[in-house]
Amino acid sequence: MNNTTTASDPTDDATITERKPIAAIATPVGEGGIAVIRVSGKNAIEKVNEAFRGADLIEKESHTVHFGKITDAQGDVVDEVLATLFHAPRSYTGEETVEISCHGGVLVTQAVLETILALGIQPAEAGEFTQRAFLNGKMELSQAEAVADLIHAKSAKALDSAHQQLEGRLGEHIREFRQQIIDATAMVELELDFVEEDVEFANREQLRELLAELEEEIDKLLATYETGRLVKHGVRTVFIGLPNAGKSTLLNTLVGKDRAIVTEIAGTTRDTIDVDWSYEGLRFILTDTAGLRETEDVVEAEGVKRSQKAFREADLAVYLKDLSREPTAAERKDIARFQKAAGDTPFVLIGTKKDIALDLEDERMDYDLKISALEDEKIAELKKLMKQRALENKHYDASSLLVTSSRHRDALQKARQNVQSALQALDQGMTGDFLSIDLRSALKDLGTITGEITNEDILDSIFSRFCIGK
Ligand SMILES: Nc1nc2c(ncn2[C@@H]2O[C@H](COP(=O)(O)OP(=O)(O)OP(=O)(O)O)[C@@H](O)[C@H]2O)c(=O)[nH]1
Ligand SMILES: [Mg+2]
Repeated sequence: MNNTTTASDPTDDATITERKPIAAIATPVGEGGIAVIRVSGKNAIEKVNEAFRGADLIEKESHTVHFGKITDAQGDVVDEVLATLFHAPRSYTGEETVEISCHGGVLVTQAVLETILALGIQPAEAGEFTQRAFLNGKMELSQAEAVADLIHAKSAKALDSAHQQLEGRLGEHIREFRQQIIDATAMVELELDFVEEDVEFANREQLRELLAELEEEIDKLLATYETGRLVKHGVRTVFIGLPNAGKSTLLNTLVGKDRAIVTEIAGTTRDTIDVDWSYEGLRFILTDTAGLRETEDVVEAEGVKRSQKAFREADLAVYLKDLSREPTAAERKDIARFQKAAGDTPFVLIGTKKDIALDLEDERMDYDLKISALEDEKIAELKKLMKQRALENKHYDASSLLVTSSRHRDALQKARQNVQSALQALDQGMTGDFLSIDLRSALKDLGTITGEITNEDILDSIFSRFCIGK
């Protein structure tokens, strides 16, 4: 267990370790009003002060801002800046930190960074500031991961969910679970100490109740993962149907842009096109596809293959049927086939071109909605329907906590398995030492979520998702 790092209690400031100072540009590359260079680590203020002409930064208090000039080794001015000081432990990383706000040009920002690095400060790796914040107990691991989610969030709901995690709500749940297991383990292990006397400290019925309750709670949290995944990554929505059904037109109407080529020629779309679209805070990735038909054309045939692949990977399938043409027997069969193939994936059947629809009542076609993209008819209803169907049977309530990370899901699944196996051991009347092994494993699984138990590999893979400077 050499590579096991134990993080401290997030509220405990006494365990700050100041590592070698690192620096990076914390703002995006490009031209802007200002850019910020963050410097964090042991003696960061003293180091920056060497290149700072203005107030003596060493003398200044924490959380104060000072105007001055960054000068290079020759004493030439590189830029006029503002330096914001944070003394340990009252900073993002918990370490002594200086944030240098300079002018926002690409070259000038780079020049200021180079000057700082020339003082013997190391360039920061991706996510290294947040990693230090975690290692210093400023946040738990699930909160650190939420910082990355926050930065990458592409819809209001994803942002919400990242905020909740950042507030530590997932961590709170996990700590409650762990406490329950710790209590159970303590009961069981106390019994082990007195094995000769043959006493049962752990009331087995009570223990069973506790574990069953725990299993249920873990299940509830696990059930939110599907929704969490949709919220975080978006609902992959595929438009399928015969050539000329109006798939590309609908996509353009929804996103309000001419993203896909539309012509009256059947077989216009050759390749799948993905477009990001957000509705009421929920992100959708809309996929326009090549119309489905048997074709000799090699390019079109490849397109049809891709349409089918997009269908298989979708979270929501929207089949479009042109109402201005009578459905053929083959088409009816096709629709039924797709509906069946969709399985658990929500499937909607939409009639298109309602404005020029044939006047025919066809009982056999069970449309969810009839629309006209050209006349903007029932488009608002379609949007609502898409959201509703995408989230049906999903635990979705704006305020509820969602598990969005596959790493967290895996850990929860493992913990559930161990709790189940403890329950089995109980049923089989196994002795406390067997129970204790399962309970301790479950404890360890849960600990990897908050970072109470972790190892270098997990940390590296988590923090490599961050940008440099965060
Ligand atoms: N009247 C009317 N015409 C429409 C409507 N939607 C699409 N069209 C027309 O139908 C034709 C085909 O539309 P597309 O959006 O290219 O159809 P598609 O399903 O993408 O076709 P492929 O790419 O060939 O598979 C175009 O001439 C559109 O202008 C509608 O709501 N009403
Ligand atoms: Mg098209």
